[in-house]
Amino acid sequence: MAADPRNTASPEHEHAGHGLSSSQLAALYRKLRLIRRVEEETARIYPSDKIKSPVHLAIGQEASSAAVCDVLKPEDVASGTYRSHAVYLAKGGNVAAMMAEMYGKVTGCCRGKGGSMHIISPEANVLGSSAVVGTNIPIATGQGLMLKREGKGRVCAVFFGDGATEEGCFYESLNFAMLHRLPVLFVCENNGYAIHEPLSKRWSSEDICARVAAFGMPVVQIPDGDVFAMREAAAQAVERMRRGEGPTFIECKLYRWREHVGPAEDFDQGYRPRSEAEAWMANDQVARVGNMLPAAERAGIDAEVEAVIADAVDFAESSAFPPAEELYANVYA
Ligand SMILES: Cc1ncc(C[n+]2csc(CCOP(=O)(O)OP(=O)(O)O)c2C)c(N)n1
Repeated sequence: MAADPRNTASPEHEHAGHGLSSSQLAALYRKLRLIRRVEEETARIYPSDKIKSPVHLAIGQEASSAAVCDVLKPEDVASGTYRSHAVYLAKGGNVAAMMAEMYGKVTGCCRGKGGSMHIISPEANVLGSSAVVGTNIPIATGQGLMLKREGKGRVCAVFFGDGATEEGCFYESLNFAMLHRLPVLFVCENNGYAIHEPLSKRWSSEDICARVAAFGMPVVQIPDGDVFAMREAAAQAVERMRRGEGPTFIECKLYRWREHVGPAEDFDQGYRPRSEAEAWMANDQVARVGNMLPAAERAGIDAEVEAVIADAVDFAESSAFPPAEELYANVYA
């Protein structure tokens, strides 16, 4: 079961900025808002069948990727799963190329062949994403080894769900990263469910951090979705990694507002009650950070985000599908 969120979104209780400058706060909000609105637009367009790939939306879960990518430099690397629009966007991936990819168009970031689950941005150092649960974790760990050998202080953040911590390669990666003090930030986005199965029915102990701590790795749990707590934990971990002190594991408890795959809500399916979601919706970090900005500044960011999305949708709609002769190009078994 997901944890009870403890924050409220009421701005009067906020310590202004949580140590962030006003421009840092605005940048964080822009990331959160962009992710939320791109995914809401994706959900809106999806029933038209213009989007040709299945979509796993992170609506409600934006805080972890926004917070962690906020403390990464452009040259640092991020790696995600099939639910990675948020990671791609937070790391600076091109919005139009992502939208075109979902439309299956040749201008997409995988020339229309990957779809939502396989977005990548070499330009923004988004390592790529995979539909096979857990597979991005050893790949990101290998990237960490490369970054350590490179010796330039770059780091890699890898995002995955609580379900991915059930894969053997997760534990092998933790051990290897800790043994070799690799600059890998392991970010578990624990939304309490693997498809429809709650954590409580999958593990005798729900304490993921305790399992990871057995590898001697520093662990941090963010129990309530607090974007500022995540940002601070990530900032400290990244500093340690740049000093060569090795990996950190952060467990971010979050909540997926929409169905596992697809654009709709699924509270009628019986595996989780709407009341559970409502507590998290009242704890919405996008609204929380937005409420901390002056109204005019917030409106300006919102308008800018809408313009970026409108351009991305136009780009996707007006782009061509890949030519048929490309069907077997760049396809590997
Ligand atoms: C190796 C593998 N096993 C099973 C699946 C089927 N599957 C797809 S998503 C998923 C649940 C993963 O849950 P979690 O890692 O918590 O991520 P979330 O979807 O909650 O973001 C499963 C079991 C798969 N894609 N790959």
